[in-house]
Amino acid sequence: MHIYVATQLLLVVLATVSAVSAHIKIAYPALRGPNVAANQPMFCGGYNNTGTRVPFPLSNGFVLFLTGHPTWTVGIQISTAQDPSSFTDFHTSNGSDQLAVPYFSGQGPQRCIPVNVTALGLPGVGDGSNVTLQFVEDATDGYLYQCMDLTLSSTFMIPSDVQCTNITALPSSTTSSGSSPTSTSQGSGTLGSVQISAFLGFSALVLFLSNLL
Ligand SMILES: [Cu+2]
Repeated sequence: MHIYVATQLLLVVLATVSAVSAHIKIAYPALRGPNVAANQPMFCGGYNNTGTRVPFPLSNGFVLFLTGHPTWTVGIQISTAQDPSSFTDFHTSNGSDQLAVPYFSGQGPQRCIPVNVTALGLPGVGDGSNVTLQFVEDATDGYLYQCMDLTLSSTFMIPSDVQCTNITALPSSTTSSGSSPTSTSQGSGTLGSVQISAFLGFSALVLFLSNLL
C-alpha cells in the first residue's frame, strides 16, 4: 500500500515537473527577472515593474524562444511606456495589442523570431528609446507571458555566440484565431525516433544555452 501511494505521488510529481518544464523559456534577450515557470500565466511572467534594461538592436534584433509545447501560437507585444506595468501599457490607443510581431503558429522546440522595431514606425521611437517587449504564447495550458526591458541601439550587435537558428519567416498578416496549427499524429504509448531525437536535441540545446546564460 505504501509503495502504491509512493508510486502515485511520484507520478504526480513527474507530471507536474513535465507540465512546468513544458512552458516557455526566452533564451534571448534577457528577461525582466528570473524565469519562474509557475508565474508565466501572469502579466510579464509575474514581474509588474521594469527591470534592468538591456541594449537591443534598433533594426535587426531577434527573440530566441524555447518551448516544450509541440505546437504553439506566439506573438510579441511592444510598449513604449517607461514603466509598463499592466496589459494596457501594451495596447494601442484603440485598445488592441500593439504588436512588434503578429501572432503566428508553428511547431518545434525552438524558434528565432526577427524583431525590427524601426519597421514598426512607432512615433518617437528610435536610437536610445526605451521599449519593453512582452512575449505571448497561446499555449495548450493557457496564455503565457515573458517581458524584456530594452534600450534600442543603432550600433549594438547581438553577441555572435547567441545562435539565431530555425529562423521564422514572419507572416505578412496577423494569424486569425480560427486557424489552428496542424497537429502531428501521436503514437499511443510509443515514442517515435523523431520525437526522441527532437527531445534529445532540445535537451542538448537547453544545456548549451544554460551554459551561455
Ligand atoms: Cu506549458
